Amino acid sequence: MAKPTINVCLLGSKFMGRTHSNAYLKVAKFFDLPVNPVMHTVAGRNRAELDEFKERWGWHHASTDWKQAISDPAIGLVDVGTPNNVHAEHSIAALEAGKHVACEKPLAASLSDARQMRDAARKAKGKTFVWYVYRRCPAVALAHLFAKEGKLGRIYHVRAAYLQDWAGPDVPLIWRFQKGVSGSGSHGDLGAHIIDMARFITGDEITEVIGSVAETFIKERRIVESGSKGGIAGGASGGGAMGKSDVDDAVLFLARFSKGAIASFESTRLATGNQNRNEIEINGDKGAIRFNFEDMNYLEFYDATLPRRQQGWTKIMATHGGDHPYAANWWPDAHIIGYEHGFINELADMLAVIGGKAPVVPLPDFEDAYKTQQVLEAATISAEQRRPVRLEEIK
Ligand code: SOE
Repeated sequence: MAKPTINVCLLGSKFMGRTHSNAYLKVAKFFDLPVNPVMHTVAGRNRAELDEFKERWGWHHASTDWKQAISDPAIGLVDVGTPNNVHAEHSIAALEAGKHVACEKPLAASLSDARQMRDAARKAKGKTFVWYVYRRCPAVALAHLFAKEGKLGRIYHVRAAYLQDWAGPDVPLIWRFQKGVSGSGSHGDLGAHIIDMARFITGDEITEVIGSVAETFIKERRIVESGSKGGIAGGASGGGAMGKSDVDDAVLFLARFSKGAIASFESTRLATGNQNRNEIEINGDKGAIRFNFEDMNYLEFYDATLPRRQQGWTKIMATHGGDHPYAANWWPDAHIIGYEHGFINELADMLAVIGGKAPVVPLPDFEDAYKTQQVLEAATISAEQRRPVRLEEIK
């Protein structure tokens, strides 16, 4: 009997358009799903680029009219892979058209947009998802399970940093440096990931941002003459005129969790020598975990319940099919996976939920992702007003 399918409309054909298209192509090859995706339509702005993208990735249709594309009765899932300032417009229109919606992170460029998305999701019949892809690294999912099983015990510390170094003065004023499009700089782009990851692994919520500092080291950049071809800044080139970068290049903040843990978060695009170092360490009274995306197949675990003479960091290769999340869908032990597999794992979970099944580990919907957006906002206010900000202030 033919398996149920769902027609997908993807909005956006740049970096996340590529990671998501790859996931649609591969997911049914590696996962047994209750419903298979059909790459129905990709919508964007530039017809020539869109036609090339459609052919390269195997989308059936291409449209420069996103509103018409998402309202097609044949579409079941709308995937929002566009810049942050249009996440709300695109997602809310799709929810109102009765579709399921998968939106890239962060939920939105602003708290008010995010709130509108959360409220629209509360009223909608479609399910919502947010592509916080690092939850789908098997090692991060394993850390979540370890914490849930009590292997860390009472958590004292969360120490999270997302360090990149691509944004030097030669990078032109792409959308990621324009507050009107991105909403913030490294904070919403990278800080959102580590806030989500810390909440996901600990299962706890942040109640206060104790202090925060934001810095724009490079205050002016060359205005873009030709746009990026789908990468962080891939291929964008600037002309002679300079424009103001009105977002942070780096944000650091201290926070407190509801169960008492204290935390530090650092996001930056100028940590020279760290290309995509998304890392977290969590210390509890029974144990600790350490993860670094640049070594993404490993989870380091410290078991403090062992006799002291035996204690030490264990480097777990999270690729064993029998025990490690998602690993059974990929390759034999230590035949490692990469960045793109997180998107395929996450899409498999989204399709499982659409098909009435459970995800391997919890998926963030708009309600959950709004909590991360509130923390982003609290840290922004704390930096601007140089004061502690309690999350209860952020409605
Ligand atoms: C750029 O900083 C970026 O592409 C982020 O936007 C992604 O969310 C992250 O996964 C990799 O780096």
